[in-house]
Amino acid sequence: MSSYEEMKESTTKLTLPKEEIMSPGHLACQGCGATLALRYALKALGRKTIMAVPACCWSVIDGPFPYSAAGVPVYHCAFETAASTASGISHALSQLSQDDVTTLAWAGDGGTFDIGLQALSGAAERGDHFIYIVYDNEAYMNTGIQRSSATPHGAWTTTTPVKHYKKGPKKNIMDIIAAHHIPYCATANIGYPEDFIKKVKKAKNIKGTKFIHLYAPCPTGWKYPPDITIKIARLATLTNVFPIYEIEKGLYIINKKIKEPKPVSEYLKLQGRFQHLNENEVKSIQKEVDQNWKRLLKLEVTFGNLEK
Ligand SMILES: Cc1ncc(C[n+]2csc(CCOP(=O)(O)OP(=O)(O)O)c2C)c(N)n1
Ligand code: SF4
Ligand SMILES: [Mg+2]
Repeated sequence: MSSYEEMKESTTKLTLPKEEIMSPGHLACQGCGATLALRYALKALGRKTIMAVPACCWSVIDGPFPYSAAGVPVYHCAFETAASTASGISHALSQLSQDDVTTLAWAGDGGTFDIGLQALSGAAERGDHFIYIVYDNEAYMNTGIQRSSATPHGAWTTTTPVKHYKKGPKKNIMDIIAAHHIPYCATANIGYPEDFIKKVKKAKNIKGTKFIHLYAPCPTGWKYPPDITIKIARLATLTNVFPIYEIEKGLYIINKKIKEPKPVSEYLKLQGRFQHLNENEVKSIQKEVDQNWKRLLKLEVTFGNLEK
C-alpha cells in the first residue's frame, strides 16, 4: 500500500448503520468472515427481510431450533434450492401485497457456483424479485473443506491435497450471472463493509434479480489465525486477487482501483492453504491475477458508461 493509501485507511471513519439485527450468540468459528458478512447485510436490509439459506456453514452458524442468531425469519432449504426457495418466498409476498419485505437468498460458494447454479440461472432468467448474495469462502467448509469451483488455483483443500492442489482458475461467476442480463451484479468484500452495505441498499431498491459476490475469508479452511480475517480480506483486493466492481444494466464500473497493487505473494504467504507453492507457481498466480485485472479494465472501457 502506498503511504497515501495507508493514511487514508487509518483515518477512514466507519459510518455503518448502528442497529444490530444479528445477535452475538451464534455458532461460527472465531474470526469467521461469513458471520460478519450477514451482520453487515442485515444492517443494510433491516428487519423486514426473509432469508432462504441452503445447507452451508450458515445453516449451522444460525444455531439449533428454536434458537436463531439471524434476527430475521430464516427458511432453511435444501442445498441446491436457495434461488428457487427465494423465488417462492418473493412470489408469495407479492400475492400478499407485502412489497415492503425483502427476500434474500444467502448461500455459500458450493451452493451457488456448483449445485445451486441451475436454480439461480432459472430465477435470473425469469427476473424473479430478490437479492442473491453468495458469501464466498472458496470451498465446501461446512462438510470439512472440500474444493468447489470457487476454490482458487493453487489452494489446498481436503479433496485437493498438497500433492494434487487445485489446478485451474476459479469459476467466473460474475460473468455467468451477468450473461443473464439482470439489472444489478456486484462484487464486495467483508474487508470493506461500507462499500458492501451501499451495494446491498442499492440492490434492495432495484426490481428483479440482483446478485452480489461477496468475498468472505475463512480462518478454519484457509489456515490462518482468526485475528487477521480483515487483513486477509483487504489484501485480496489490494493485490487485485478479488477486484471490487459492479455491473449495472450491463455497464461495468470498477469501484476500487489500487494505485500500486501489492504483490500476490503477500496475500498467499499468510495462508496455510498456499504454503506448498514454489516461486514459479506463485509467479504463475501473479500472472493470472494481472491478466484478469487487465481484462476487467478492458471490460470497463468497452462496456463502461457508454451513455456519457
Ligand atoms: C444434495 C446435498 N449434497 C450434499 C450436502 C452436504 N453439504 C451440506 S453443506 C455442504 C457444503 C456447503 O458448501 P458452501 O455452499 O460453499 O457453504 P460453506 O459450508 O462453505 O459455508 C455440503 C456438501 C447436502 N446437504 N445436500
Ligand atoms: S468453517 Fe469457515 S465459514 Fe464456516 S463457520 Fe468456520 S470460519 Fe466460518
Ligand atoms: Mg463455501
